[in-house]
Formats: sequence, C-alpha cells, structure tokens
Amino acid sequence: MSILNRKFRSANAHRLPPGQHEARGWPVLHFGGVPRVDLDAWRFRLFGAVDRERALTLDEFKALPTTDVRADFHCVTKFSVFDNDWHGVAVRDVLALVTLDPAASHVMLHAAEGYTTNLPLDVFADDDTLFAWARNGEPLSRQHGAPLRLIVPKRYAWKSVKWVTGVDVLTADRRGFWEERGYHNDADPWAEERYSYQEQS
Ligand SMILES: Nc1nc2c(c(=O)[nH]1)N[C@H]1C(S)=C(S)[C@@H](COP(=O)(O)O)O[C@H]1N2
Ligand SMILES: [Mo]
Repeated sequence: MSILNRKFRSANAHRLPPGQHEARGWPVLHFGGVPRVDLDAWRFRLFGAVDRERALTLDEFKALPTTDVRADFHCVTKFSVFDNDWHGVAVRDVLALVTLDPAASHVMLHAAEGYTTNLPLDVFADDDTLFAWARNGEPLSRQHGAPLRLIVPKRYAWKSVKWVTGVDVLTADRRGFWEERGYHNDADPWAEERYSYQEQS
C-alpha cells in the first residue's frame, strides 16, 4: 500500500462500518446469473396496498423527476465502495404516483428471477433512497442491475435490488430472499446487522 493510499484510507476510516474494508473498484455480486431483460416488455409495477396499481414502461419511469445522490455502498460480505454518484428517481417521487393505504407499513421489492427483499416503508422512502440507472455518469451495466436498480445507502447492499421490476406495498412485514435464508431483517451496517443469529467466534 502506498503512503498516499494509507493516508487516504485512514482519513476515510470513520466512514467504514464495523468489520468492513474499502474495495478496489466496484465488485459485481449477486445470486444466480445476470438476467436477460426484454426492454419492450419491461414494466415497473407498483401494487399491493395502494389506491390504484401502476405499471410504467422504462421511458415513463425515466420521465419522472430525477435526482442525484452521493452515497457509500456496504456489502454484507464486508466490502464497501465510497462515493458513488447515483442518478435516477427518488423513491418518494415513485411513491407519489399512488395513494398508500393508511395501513401500509412495509414493502417487498421484486426483481427478475424471483429475487426479493423487504424494507419498512420509512426506510424505503428515506431521503437518500432511489431507483438508479446510472452511476458516476455512466449507465449501469447489465451486471450491476440495468435497466434499473434500487439503492438503499443506509442498509447492507443485498437490499439494493438489481434488475428491479416492482414494489409490493404491504400492511405487515414479510421476509425477502436473503432474509428468509438467515440474513438480518433490518441490515443496518452501522449496527452490524448481518445475520439473524449470533455469529459464533
Ligand atoms: N436482483 C438481485 N439484486 C441484488 C442481488 C441479487 O442477487 N439479485 N445481490 C445483492 C447483493 S448481496 C449485493 S452486495 C449487491 C451488489 O451489487 P453490485 O454487483 O452492483 O456491486 O446487489 C444486491 N442486489
Ligand atoms: Mo452483498
């Protein structure tokens, strides 16, 4: 490690949640293969506990008001990537398309090939969450989730669903793909909420 690198790393140490290290570049990580997405058939669906279900084409989705968010990215396998400039549509601007049922409390995110993840509604609709199609001025590659992915900076990255296809608004919590398989339901990296059980040392 060069001296410069070491200085940079120590200057950024406070930005690393416990147990994390800074990654080189931007790793690709997901369960299964990279799905083939038919862009003509693609729809973003907002359904469940809403007044009226919505299904948007990619053009309709990208015509929503856009936003830019700079955020760090923390994977439960312990790598972090600092200062990602995400471009897309804020979750709150997507939710503004519908009237939520007063009993709405959680959401289930759906992605290609059955991947899901759950979030409380307030975490989902935080100020820094967005559906993104570009990072650092470049369109997302297929491996990183094109045409659209969710970004939830304050949670481990398995909540940042790639190839997202829809949001099911729920009136009670339910566990998503990894949450059902032993990952923590809440996934706050600062509280090191990696798994549902206590790690044995
Ligand atoms: N659809 C889908 N989204 C997913 C995953 C997945 O397996 N399928 N893996 C998650 C995990 S565990 C991580 S760390 C990030 C990785 O995103 P990246 O490959 O862009 O770094 O995607 C998340 N989103
Ligand atoms: Mo991850």
